[in-house]
Amino acid sequence: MKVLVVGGTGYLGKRIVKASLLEGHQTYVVQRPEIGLDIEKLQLLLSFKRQGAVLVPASFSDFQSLVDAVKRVDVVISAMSGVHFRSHNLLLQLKLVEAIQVAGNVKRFLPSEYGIDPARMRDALEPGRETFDQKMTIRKAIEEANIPFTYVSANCFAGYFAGSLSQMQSLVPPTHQVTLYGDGNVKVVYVDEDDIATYIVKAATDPRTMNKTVYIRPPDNILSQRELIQKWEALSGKVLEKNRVSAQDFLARMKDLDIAQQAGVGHFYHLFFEGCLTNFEIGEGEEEASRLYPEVNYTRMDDYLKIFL
Ligand code: NDP
Ligand code: GFR
Repeated sequence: MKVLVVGGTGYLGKRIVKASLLEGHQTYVVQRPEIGLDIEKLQLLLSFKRQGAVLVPASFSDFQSLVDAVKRVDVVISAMSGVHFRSHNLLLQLKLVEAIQVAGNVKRFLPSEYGIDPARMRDALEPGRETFDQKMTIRKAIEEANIPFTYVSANCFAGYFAGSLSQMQSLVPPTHQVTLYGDGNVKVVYVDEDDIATYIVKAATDPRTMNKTVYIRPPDNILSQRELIQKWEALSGKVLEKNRVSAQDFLARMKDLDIAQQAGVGHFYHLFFEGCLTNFEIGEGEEEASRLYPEVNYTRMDDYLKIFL
């Protein structure tokens, strides 16, 4: 298939480009003029070109360039930024939706989500709820334009959540003590970002996922924080001192933090106290990626954590 990646030099986007090339798709990557002197982005785009990708000049401030870009492909996958809080990058996708509607040829569009399913977060805490509301705004535009879609809920990126044993404000394991959220027994789902990209590309071109939500919930990676810590202790041979924080004390921290960090606290609360990733069954009209694509030998967290030794 002809696949266009928007946001292709981003943290997840570059992995999606790689996965699309590996799957043998004719892969197109948006090259934004705004990247200017960002040499890392330019070099990354040129490396994609060396691997057979086609670079497509397009800018969110030039609507026709977006129409021309999507006219060239069958599938559009967006990996637009969503972590930099209050950046409103996600809403830029409204122009992309309009361009896809005007072009009229796109067979599938994947908006940039790849986290907690925003449709299940109507009662999310402020200010973190903004992330989910923006993603729902994009969904509304897609469905009003009758654009065929697939929504992917990728659960927790291992890079942000597993490396740090789910400690906030860190990406690496603690050396002496670890904070448990409550009793540490709430189940979350940790997924290696390279696997997420593989599942996204497979789902984007699969008739079975047309107009459906695909959850990435590989069985061996459904783990509590305690189970993740146990894996790390077995690997490192060191036992960490465990301190518990109650939901009340955890949320009380918000008052001392800036708005971006408050959003993070809210997200962590929903994940590790409410268990929002695993407190529902995947039902009718919904799919689970590791079931759809058993050929993917997804990375288990025992292996993922070895790099931190
Ligand atoms: P990045 O911050 O890496 O940004 C991705 C791309 O967004 C950039 O490379 C850029 O595209 C594009 N972009 C950023 N700002 C602008 C702008 N002003 N105008 C046009 N394009 C812009 O994104 P991530 O990879 O961190 O996030 C991608 C998705 O994954 C988001 O939806 C996010 O919510 C989700 N996510 C989920 C996590 C989880 O644990 N579940 C963790 C982290 C992210 P270009 O390549 O063209 O420069
Ligand atoms: C797990 O799903 C999501 C994760 C989501 O649906 C939306 C956003 C995210 C964010 C997380 C929380 O905001 O992506 C990565 C992570 C960002 C973050 C990590 C924020 C504050 C932190 O202290 C942090 O520590 C690792």
